[in-house]
Amino acid sequence: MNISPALAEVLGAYGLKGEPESCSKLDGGHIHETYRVDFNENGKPVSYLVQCVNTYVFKDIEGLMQNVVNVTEYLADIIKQNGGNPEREALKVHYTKDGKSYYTAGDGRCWRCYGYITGTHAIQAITDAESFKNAGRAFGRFQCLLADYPIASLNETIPNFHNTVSRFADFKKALADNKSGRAGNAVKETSFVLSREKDCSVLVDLLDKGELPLRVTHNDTKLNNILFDDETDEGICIVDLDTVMPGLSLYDFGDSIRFGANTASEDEKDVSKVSLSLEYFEAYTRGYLSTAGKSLTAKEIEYLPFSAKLMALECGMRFLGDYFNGDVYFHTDCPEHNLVRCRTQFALVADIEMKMKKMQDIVNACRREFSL
Ligand code: GN1
Ligand code: MG
Repeated sequence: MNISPALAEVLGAYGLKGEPESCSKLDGGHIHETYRVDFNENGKPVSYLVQCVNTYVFKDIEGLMQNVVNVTEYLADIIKQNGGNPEREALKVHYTKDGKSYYTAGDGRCWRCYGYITGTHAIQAITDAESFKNAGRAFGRFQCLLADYPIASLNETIPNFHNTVSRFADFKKALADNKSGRAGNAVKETSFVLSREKDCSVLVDLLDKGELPLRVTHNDTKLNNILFDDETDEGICIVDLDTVMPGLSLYDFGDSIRFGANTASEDEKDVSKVSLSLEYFEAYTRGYLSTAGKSLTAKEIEYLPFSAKLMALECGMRFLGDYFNGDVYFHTDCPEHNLVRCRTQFALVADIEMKMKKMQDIVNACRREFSL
């Protein structure tokens, strides 16, 4: 098996000796560089997930890995107490030969290593409502598992990550700086954002007024951050814990809908294919409320539909801001990639705005169904 010298150096640092049987790059994330590496350890197949951490995005790797270690250990304990299987339901951090949770390579890049949970799969797009309901159950359960996690002990790995007021300010700065010189290519998209400034402060204001509770949240609840059991299709393990931070439950709900209930992918060039699937919205809402509903306040439930719109708007703003900044944050495959991506998000926002009443009806029906 031919692996790059860089990866070989990392495997060596983790004491993973000998030739791996196979190694593949895993696509799907926009931030890190991820590999699955399979070994045969004394006749037993053992797989690892080896990841080069994007330290442009996560500037404090120590703080990041401290969170990841603490959260994964906490989850494993609770899952064990609840009679679950921590080996399959929680990520496990592996340590270098020097006992560190990450390895800084000779070229300065930082790597980490998790156990690869076999017998599971990730999904990049929803094709049936039942899977999305399972996704909702999984993220709802995850939120409940972390309900008593000591919130103050978490490092803020990306400050103001979902603070849409500061995201809006970042967007305006990117527009004004226009480092890439491409702002003129996105006049319509820019005014789409600027005309929605008021939306950006809605949840932040409710939080400031104490009308929404601060919780430990995942903050990156994309569908492909769930591992589904190959046999049962249940979402059994939540991954990508880099942004577990204090936040709003609505950020997690809204981001899941933004990604999974979109009838097109984030990269779709034909925006006429973009819409909010009410069927998928209903499925996720039902799944999520079935596991997390009892722990939510009435205000949190009330704002579920709005959160989907806000998270799509935020994500679009971030893609467009990165386009203005010269594609420094998100991995891109072509020069227009971030522009294409922001258009799908804005088309979704526009569609959600038209479907808001129907989404509210769905939430109210679920609320009655679960007596919330
Ligand atoms: C990034 O790493 P990934 O692909 O799961 C981003 C999210 C965005 C998402 C858009 C740390 O998530 O915030 O919503 O891309 N993660 C970070 O697809 O910025
Ligand atoms: Mg991810």
